[in-house]
Amino acid sequence: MPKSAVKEHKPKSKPETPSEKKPAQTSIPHTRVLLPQKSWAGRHKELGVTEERMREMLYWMKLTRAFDDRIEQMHKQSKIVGGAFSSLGQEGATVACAIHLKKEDVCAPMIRNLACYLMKGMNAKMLMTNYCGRTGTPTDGRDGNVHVGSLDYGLFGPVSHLGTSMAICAGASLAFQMKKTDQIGMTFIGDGASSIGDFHETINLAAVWNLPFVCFIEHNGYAYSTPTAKQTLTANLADKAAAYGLPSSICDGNDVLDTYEKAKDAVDRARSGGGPTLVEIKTYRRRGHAIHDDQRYVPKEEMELWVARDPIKLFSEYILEAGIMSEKDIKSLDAKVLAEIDEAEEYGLAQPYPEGKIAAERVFAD
Ligand SMILES: Cc1ncc(C[n+]2csc(CCOP(=O)(O)OP(=O)(O)O)c2C)c(N)n1
Ligand SMILES: [Mg+2]
Repeated sequence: MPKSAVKEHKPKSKPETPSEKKPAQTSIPHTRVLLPQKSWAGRHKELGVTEERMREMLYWMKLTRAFDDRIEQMHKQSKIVGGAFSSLGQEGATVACAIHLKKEDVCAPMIRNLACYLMKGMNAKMLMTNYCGRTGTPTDGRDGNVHVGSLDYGLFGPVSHLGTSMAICAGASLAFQMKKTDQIGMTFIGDGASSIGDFHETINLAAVWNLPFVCFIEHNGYAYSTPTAKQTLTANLADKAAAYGLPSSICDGNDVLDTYEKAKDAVDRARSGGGPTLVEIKTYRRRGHAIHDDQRYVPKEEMELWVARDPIKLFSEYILEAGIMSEKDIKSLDAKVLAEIDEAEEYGLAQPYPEGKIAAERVFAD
């Protein structure tokens, strides 16, 4: 049996009842793989997800969104300058992947994986300080957004040259393999970047060397203003795995539990010596490439569809229906998250700017 197993996306869902509405079709072809909006209460139990873990995931999603909202506001107030990137609509998927990471693992997030930073311990205060371009962060004011990383947290900062972070993360996975630890490398790459040479070279070698490595392709419909269909004819980006003989899967990135399940399979495989997996996350980029991009090229009805499938909204509804949290619990979680972001903003803006003389230090090597 060849190792390659690109499976059709057959969610282990209960049969759809007539009352469950199918999502409408839009120009983004992957709309058709999405799961029904309604999930049956009890699904988390089938997947072995504890109620505590469900609450934890909701907290990270809400913290990510609140951080993003605040950054947008602060940009309008000129409290931060330069670029700002948003994870809006993709928080659920990132949280459902990163929840499987251990402290010792490494992660190479991209600009829409803010949750990875928070979950790996680079807290809201430090990230806010970095966004404010102040000292006291791993970049010490050299960066003004999320191009920040630190091995103290097992985080590689996103390299602007698309595909490069992925290769670095595979290199760390090779080190883990050589040291015979059970650590893994996890990386994220966009639909656009999955057409870059580094992506192909990295998954090829990761497969040949059977590395403890997981690569998530976030298929969010656009790379800058280019819809996916205008830069690749591969409808399911997971199919790219077949060319290199590694297993792959597809998940509905707006369905937290579906992503959780596929991510867990991939992480378990990597950790137990089974080698790398390519997981395609079907989702949608709800903001422009960066804060300057007003998305005038996006059809209104397409956006409306994905707003209705907001991952936090769907997950919160599930949590309420399953009795994991009450409305009151969710309100107090919102208040807690807001207080954390208020504190982070205040802290970040109070930190000093770097002195000019450090500008050339640590740029290449000391
Ligand atoms: C090698 C390379 N080519 C082009 C760019 C310019 N660029 C930066 S982000 C981006 C779009 C990325 O789109 P995608 O990979 O789909 O990620 P998304 O922004 O949707 O998360 C492009 C073309 C780059 N940084 N590196
Ligand atoms: Mg994209």
